[in-house]
Formats: sequence, C-alpha cells, structure tokens
Amino acid sequence: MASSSCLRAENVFSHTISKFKHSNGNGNGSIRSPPISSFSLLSSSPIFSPKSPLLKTSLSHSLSIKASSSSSSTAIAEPEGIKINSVPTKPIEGQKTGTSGLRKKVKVFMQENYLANWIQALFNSLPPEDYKNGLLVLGGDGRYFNKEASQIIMKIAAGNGVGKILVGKEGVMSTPAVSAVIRKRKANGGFIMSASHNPGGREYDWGIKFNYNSGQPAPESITDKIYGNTLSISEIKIADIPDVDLSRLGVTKYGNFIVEVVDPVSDYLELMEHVFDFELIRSLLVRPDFRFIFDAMHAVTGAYAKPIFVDKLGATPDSISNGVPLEDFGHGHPDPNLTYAKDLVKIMYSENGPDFGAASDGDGDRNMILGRGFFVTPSDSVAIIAANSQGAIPYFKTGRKGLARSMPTSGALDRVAEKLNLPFFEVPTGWKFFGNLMDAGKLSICGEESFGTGSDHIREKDGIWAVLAWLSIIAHRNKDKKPGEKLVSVADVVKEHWATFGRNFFSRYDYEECESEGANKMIEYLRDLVSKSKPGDKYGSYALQYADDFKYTDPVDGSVVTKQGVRFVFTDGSRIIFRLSGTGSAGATVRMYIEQFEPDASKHEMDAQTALKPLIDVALSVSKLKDFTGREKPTVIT
Ligand code: VG1
Ligand code: CO
Repeated sequence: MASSSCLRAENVFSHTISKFKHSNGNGNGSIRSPPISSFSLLSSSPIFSPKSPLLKTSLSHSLSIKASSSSSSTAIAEPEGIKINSVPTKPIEGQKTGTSGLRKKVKVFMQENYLANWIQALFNSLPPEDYKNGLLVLGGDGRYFNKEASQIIMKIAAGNGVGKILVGKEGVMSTPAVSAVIRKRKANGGFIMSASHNPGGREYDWGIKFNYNSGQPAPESITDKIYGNTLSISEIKIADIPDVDLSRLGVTKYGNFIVEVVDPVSDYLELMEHVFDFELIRSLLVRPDFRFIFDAMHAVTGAYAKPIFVDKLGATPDSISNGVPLEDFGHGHPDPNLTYAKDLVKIMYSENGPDFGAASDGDGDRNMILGRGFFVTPSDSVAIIAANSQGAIPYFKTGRKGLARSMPTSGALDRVAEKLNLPFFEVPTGWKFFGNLMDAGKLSICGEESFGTGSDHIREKDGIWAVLAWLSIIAHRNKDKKPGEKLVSVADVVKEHWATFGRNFFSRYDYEECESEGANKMIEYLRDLVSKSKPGDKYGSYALQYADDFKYTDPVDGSVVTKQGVRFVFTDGSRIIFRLSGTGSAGATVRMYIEQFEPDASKHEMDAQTALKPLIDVALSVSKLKDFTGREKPTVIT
C-alpha cells in the first residue's frame, strides 16, 4: 500500500487539531463553505460525469454513482439552496446483510451505484420521521475506500432530507464510539463503514452497518426491508454538494444540511471515565512491577489507545503496538485471536513477558485478553467480568440487571447468573439481539465467544471497554499490594474463577472460505440428522439430551428468528454446534463450537484441546465435515 494511502494516527490527533479546537473555543464553530445557493445553479449535466468537479475523490477510485441507463439525472428539489438530483438506477442482486452489516470485496462496492443503491434502499426502508431533518452519525475503521464512501453517504443523506451528519475526523470512529455518540447526541442513528475483523485494502473487504437511535445494530425487521428495497430500487436521491473536507474539525453548512467533523475519541472517552474508576486503573498501570501491552493491529483502536491508555491512564507510550491505523491494517487480518494476533501472543508467552496483553479488531468492538503465558477464552472473560464487576467497576456498583450470551458461547456465564441469582438470556449470534434486552432494562453484561464483550453502557460490543474492565479487576485485586509484593495475575483470577464455578472447556474451529456448496450441504445434512434424532441416542461415549436448529423468540418484542445454528446437547451438558458465518465475503466459513463442563478442579489445568479431544472427534465424525468440505484442518482454532 502506498504511503499516501495511509491514515496516520498523528493526523487524527495532531497538535494542529487541538490548536484549531482551542482557537475556536469549542472546536466546532467554524463555518467554512460558501453559501450553498451558489451550487444550486450549477449546470444540469449528470452530477457524476467524470468531468464534474464535484466528485473528485470518488472518481479517484474510478467509483461514482452514475445514472445506470439514461445517464441523466433530474433535479427534484432545491430546499434552501441545495440542489437534489434524482439519479436513475437499477436493482443489484446480493445486497443482503449478514450477521453484522453488508460485507463484500472492495471491488464489488466500487461497482456503479453499488453502495449508493444500498444507502438509498436504507432511507427507503426507514419511516421518514426517523431521518428527515434528523441527526445521523458517520464513522468507520479507516479502511481503504472509507474516504470515498463517506462522501457518497453524506450526499445521499442530504439528498434524502437528513438535517445533520456528525462525522469522525477523516471518517474515523470505532463501532463502540459510534454507538456511544448516537446515544449521547440523541441521534436518529448512524453508519459504520467497516468490515470489522475482515482484512482491508483494494483487494480485500469493505462493509457498512447501520445502527438505530439507541445505538444498536438495526434489527432484522429493518435489514430485511432494506434488502427488499435493493431489489426494487429505481432512483437515488443525491445532493449536489462538494466533497466535505473531513481532515479538519468543525461545522460546515450546505443550505439546510450541516456536517460537523468531530474528534472521534472525546465522547467515548468521557463515557469510559463515567463507567470506570480511572484513578484505580491508573494506579495499576503506573506500577513499575506491572507491564501492559495493547496491540491495536493497525486498526481503529490505534486512534484511541494513546489518548486513553497513555495520556489518561499513565501507560508508557511503548506499551501500544501497531498503534497507527492503516488503510490495509499493515497487510494484516485485524482479528484479535491466537492466529491473527500472533505477534502479541508470542510476546505474552515469552519468558519474562508482560503481565497483561490485549488486542482489538478492525472496528474496535472485539477484544482479546492475555496474561503472562495465559490466554483468557472470551467465554470465560465475560463470565469473569460479570462475577467481578460489582466491586471493581463503578458503573455496576448497584448491581447488574441481567446477563446474556450468544448461543454458541460457553455456559460459563450461565453459572455466574445462577450463583448471583440474575436473569439470564441466550440469544442468536450477532450483537443486534442484545439491544432489545438492554433497552427493556433486563440486561447489563453480555458476550460472545467470538471475542466480543460489552454492557449496556452502549449497544455494541466494546473492545476497549473489555480491556478497561479487566484492568479494573486486576487493579482492584492489587490495590493494597506494596511494591515488591507478588501481584494477583490474570491467570490467578481465571483459575480462582474455575475453582469457584467449575470450568467450561471451550473451543471453536473455523474453516474459512470453503466451497459454499459443500458447506451448505453439510448444514442440510445436519438439519436432517437433527430431525431424526431422539434423546438417548449414542454419539461415541456421549448420550444425546436433545438436538435442534436454534430458534429464538425475542422476549421483548416477540419477533422470531430461526435456523441460528445446529446444536447437539448431551446429557452431561456437553455441546457441539455448527453454523455458517454471516460475515465472510467469499465462499462459506464453517464454524464448529465444542464445549464440555468440568467441575473437578484437579482437571482444570488441562489444555483445552486435550480435554476436548473426544468431543471434537465426535463432532467431526457426526458432521462428516471432512467429506463435505474437503478440509483436513481448520484455518483458525480458538
Ligand atoms: C462473527 C461472530 C459473531 C459476531 C460477528 C460480528 O459472525 O461469530 O459472534 O457478532 O462476527 O462481529 P459470524 O456470522 O461470522 O459467525 V464483528 O467484530 O465482525 O462486527
Ligand atoms: Co468488529
């Protein structure tokens, strides 16, 4: 990737910016653009003709929104001086959102009208009162194509009558921060330009998610409507305004449409300071006998790590690695797991490695937590945070309303809920299912086995929140330790938890980019097997309790989703689960989840792969996975 395409952290937080902020008092008072009426009188030639001076950025990537047939656009309105054009378009197949937004290869999004159609279909799906003259937030993980996409999204938003867009500087704002900003600023919703943990760059992935007014990912009722509208779309409404300069903080007015470029960190940081005891965490991070490392994987949390961990919490600057966000994540796969964050894993498992290590993904909503020579499996992580939250985290000092996990996540959290006598929920994979429970006041802490952990402080999983939660727990346990005294470590906390609650051994096998046909056939085969199965059936040494394809009825609005994962649950509580990923952009990714509970503390130190070997063998043979997919080995083991 050429250096010019790098999005550097120092650009996001440069001193010039803070000076700019101070010189404007509150940093958002400048109105830079000329009165927009001057644009409304521009020629009626197609707005996206390559000659148009209005779409420089978009055209630099040979992308534009063009009239698909007649190449003509019609001015449909000029409210307070903005010319809004109607551009004819045609439906494009395959714009169905998956587990978390629409994700495709960059090249697919660069096709004529591809992104524009989806954005317009979204506006066609929302009740007008949810966006007309309203406020929307726009953020993203800084990946390749975000700059062009930002301009398209803002122009279509203006074209559809949105009043104001709050956008992160350079279009950057993490997924959890967008959720936080939507809530704090009482916005109607927001867009996140990210394919999350999928790799970025010209040859890789791009994605878009829409979150609603409480900051939660749009529910299936909305995403299904959007998909329906992508199949019948005929027109894109787009405002004839110049590209917005996203490199400087401040407010720009285009007639009655306003764009405010904001610091992507400040609202989020304020929320973190409200949730956590920063003094407590700082007391740990400044200890000479505690070493901390955070790997931002050249992704969006690079923009957050220094202001939060270093400037606010006293970590040393060298404790942040890969802290410069890059459009291609430094050729990496920004997925914090044992395979893709291997540099961090190596450091943490080295002799005399740091005491605490963490990483986050492309858009900052995932987290991985490590101690010295010790990996905390995400299913355990959420259970341990829940069990320790009340004492260590001020936000939970009055208790927790309820706990929840996604179906394939291990039952470690269930045991905490039971012991603490808290309401408990099991939902399908994908964060969108937690939001309703939170809005209804039924849920405080939740997580997924896929390195997602969070709480009702926002409506997304939150990578930095999880790191701060763990630091709070470790700091709380060590707050009275004198210099030189042995500290309670991450491993100590986890082992104590197992001793109290028992250990749920858990592993996930991912088979990435399989042939879709074989993967689909395998799932069909398993569904068929489920329909024929009965309690007591023998699978190796395991006896079946029940098998099903997970179906969920939302306890708040009664909506039902089906086919959320095939599971075999055995009489001893062990489970094997199969699903197809809904976030990939090529082929099919098969996920196989294995779980077994072990109450006997003398066996808790076993390696998970060893402990689970008999069950893994059962899972592989039951599913005929090798025959269907042709894969001998998984791509990633967690
Ligand atoms: C995966 C995870 C799921 C997570 C989703 C979005 O989905 O399994 O738990 O919510 O990614 O995370 P799937 O359908 O591929 O299994 V992110 O950080 O990519 O927004
Ligand atoms: Co993510």
